[in-house]
Amino acid sequence: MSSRRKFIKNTTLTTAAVSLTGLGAKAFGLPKQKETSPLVISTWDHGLAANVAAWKIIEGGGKAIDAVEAGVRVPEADPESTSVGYGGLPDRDGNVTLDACIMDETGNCGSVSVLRHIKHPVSVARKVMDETPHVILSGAGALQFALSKGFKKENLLTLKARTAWEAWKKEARYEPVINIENHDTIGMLAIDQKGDISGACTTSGLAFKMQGRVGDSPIIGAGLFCDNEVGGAVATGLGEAVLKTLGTFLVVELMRNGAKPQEACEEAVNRIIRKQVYEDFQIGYLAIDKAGNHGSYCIHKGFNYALMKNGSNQLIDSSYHME
Ligand code: SD4
Repeated sequence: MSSRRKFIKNTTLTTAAVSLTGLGAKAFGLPKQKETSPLVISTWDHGLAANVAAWKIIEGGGKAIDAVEAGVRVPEADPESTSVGYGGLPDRDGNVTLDACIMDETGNCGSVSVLRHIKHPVSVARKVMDETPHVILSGAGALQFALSKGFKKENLLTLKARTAWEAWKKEARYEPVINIENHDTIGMLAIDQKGDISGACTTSGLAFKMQGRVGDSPIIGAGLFCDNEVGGAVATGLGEAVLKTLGTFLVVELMRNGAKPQEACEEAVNRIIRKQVYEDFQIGYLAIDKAGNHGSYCIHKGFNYALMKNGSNQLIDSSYHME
C-alpha cells in the first residue's frame, strides 16, 4: 500500500474512532470525561490503613489495579481482623476459607473462593486474572494453583479465632449478626492519576458458615464490579442477599444510566428491602463514578467507609435505611 493510501486509511480510521466515541458518549448518556483527581475508597474502618498502602502506589504514579491489591493485603495480613485473611473466623468445622476478587480498568478480572491456607487470596485472584485463561478458581484447585505460583501454605486459624469458634460450638447456632465481626469484608475502589478505575474485595466470609459456602465477595458483579467508562462498586454484608440481586453490577448499571453513586447505592439496597426480609441482616454498598463522585448506602446504621483523596484519609458514616 502506498504511504499516501496508508495515510488516508489511517486518517479515516482515526476519524471514525473519534466520532464513534463521541456518539457512544451521547447515545448512552455516559458522563463527559473530565479531569478526575485520584482517590481510594474502602469499606469499614480497616479501610483507613488499607487506603494508606494503596495511596502510596497512586501517589507514585502507579496503576489503580496495583493500588487496590496492595491496599487490601493490609487487613488480609492483620491477625486482629477476624473477617479477612489471616485471623479470619473459620467455618463450622474450623476451616478458615477465603474469598477474594479483583477487577481492572480493561474489564479483566480474577477470583478465588473457598481458598484455604493462603494469607493473601487477593494476590492469588490477581494471578488467576493475569496468568490463566479463567476468571474463578475454587477450593482445592485454587490452593493447588496458589502453591504452584509460590504462595506459602500457612495455618490461618489464630488462637483468637479458634477460641471464638470453640465458644460458638457450644451452642452452634447460625445467626449472622449485624455489623459485628462477621460483617467486615474489605472492598476497595481506586482511581489512579490516569483516571483509570480498578477494585478488589477480600473476606473470610460469614463466620461459622457451612463448609463450602461461597459468598458474594469473589463473584464479579455481586461483591465487586468496575467499568472504566462508568465507575465501580463494592458490597459488604450478607452475601446471599447481594448475590440474589447482583448488587454491584446493578449499582454500576444504574450509574451508566445516569444515577449518581449515592442514588445507585440507595436503589440497590431498596431492591433488597422490597424483595427480602431484610430486618435481621446488613448490606452496605459503596460506589464511585468516573468523575470521582462517591456514594454509599446501607440497611442498618453502622456501616462506614474510608476515603482517601488529596492526601487526606477520613472515615465517613454511610447513610442508612433504619436505625
Ligand atoms: C460474605 N459479604 O461472605 C461477605 C461478608 C461481608 O462484611 O461482607 N462482611 O457474605
